[in-house]
Amino acid sequence: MSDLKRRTFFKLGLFGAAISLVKPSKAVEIISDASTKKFVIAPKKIVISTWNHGIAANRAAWEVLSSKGTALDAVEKGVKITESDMSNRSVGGGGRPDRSGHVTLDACIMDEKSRCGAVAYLEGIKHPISVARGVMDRTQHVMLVGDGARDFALDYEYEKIKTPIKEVKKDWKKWKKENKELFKKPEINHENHDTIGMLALDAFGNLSGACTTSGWAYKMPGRVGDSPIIGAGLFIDNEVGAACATGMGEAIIRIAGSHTVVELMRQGKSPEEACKLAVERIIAKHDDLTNLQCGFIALDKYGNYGGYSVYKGFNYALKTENRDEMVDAKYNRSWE
Ligand code: SD4
Repeated sequence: MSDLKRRTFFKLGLFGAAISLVKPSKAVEIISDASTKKFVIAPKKIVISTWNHGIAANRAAWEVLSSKGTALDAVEKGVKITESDMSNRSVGGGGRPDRSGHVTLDACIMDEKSRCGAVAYLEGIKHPISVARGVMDRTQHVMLVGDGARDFALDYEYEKIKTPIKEVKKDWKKWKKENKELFKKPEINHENHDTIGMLALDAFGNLSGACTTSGWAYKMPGRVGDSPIIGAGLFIDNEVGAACATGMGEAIIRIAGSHTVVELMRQGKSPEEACKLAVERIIAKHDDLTNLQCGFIALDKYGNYGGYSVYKGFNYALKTENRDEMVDAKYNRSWE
């Protein structure tokens, strides 16, 4: 796609017949690549990300995309906005701690070449997503966890942060007092689910994604969810599409959620259908769906997007050239 600058634009109506191999999307443009003389879909820059905090994050990502930056840089910059927001209780340094009072952060990032990096159970570092990118760019590994991740971050001088922040510590103490029984049990606490997962398609036709969270509030010490796990919380295949997840990580990991969504798109499903089928697979694997909210968003390589969740209430932020808004995801449990 490096010859995009020399491309000629045509309207789909005129050249539809010439592109029987491509999947139609709303208002696609077909371009004639000057070097190969082949017709290809003109990339439509787009960013989607989970929940309301996605609006601000998308705008930061868009700045990168609209100045001819890469999707990889865009998703990192985008989710850093959410990580920096100290009023956010489920992402970054303002996040809630585990039961023992430690804020442990999980993040991962993946690009169009299937390069990926992840950190889990990382404490006291402001931008876990940048450390995840550091693991990808600076090491031969994909994932570093706990003290190893922290030592790596400190060696490379990623910015530190003191956690939990004061308000969060106060809330945790109160929670501990009120939940003496739960505190001892290996049960999931259902108080928050607001991870940011972001997917972007850049002007070069490349996809990347990022996912970052403090995980479930008051989780068991040592618990890691889906968000930093490539294939569960996030997956990119540049030939097909991208997906990321939010909600109960245990259920998402059980079906390798984001990878499943991408594979369903490979089989020809639309992004929304693929998310729906993954959600249905989760539902089929669980007898008890109480509090089991999970949602996926997906973006294909043509810029088509969609989302779907178990229960009502999941939404995602959409940013394109003309749109900057929240979209309510469709959901399965319409009768509950
Ligand atoms: C986790 N999936 O740690 C995360 C939590 C989450 O939206 O997504 N909340 O299981």
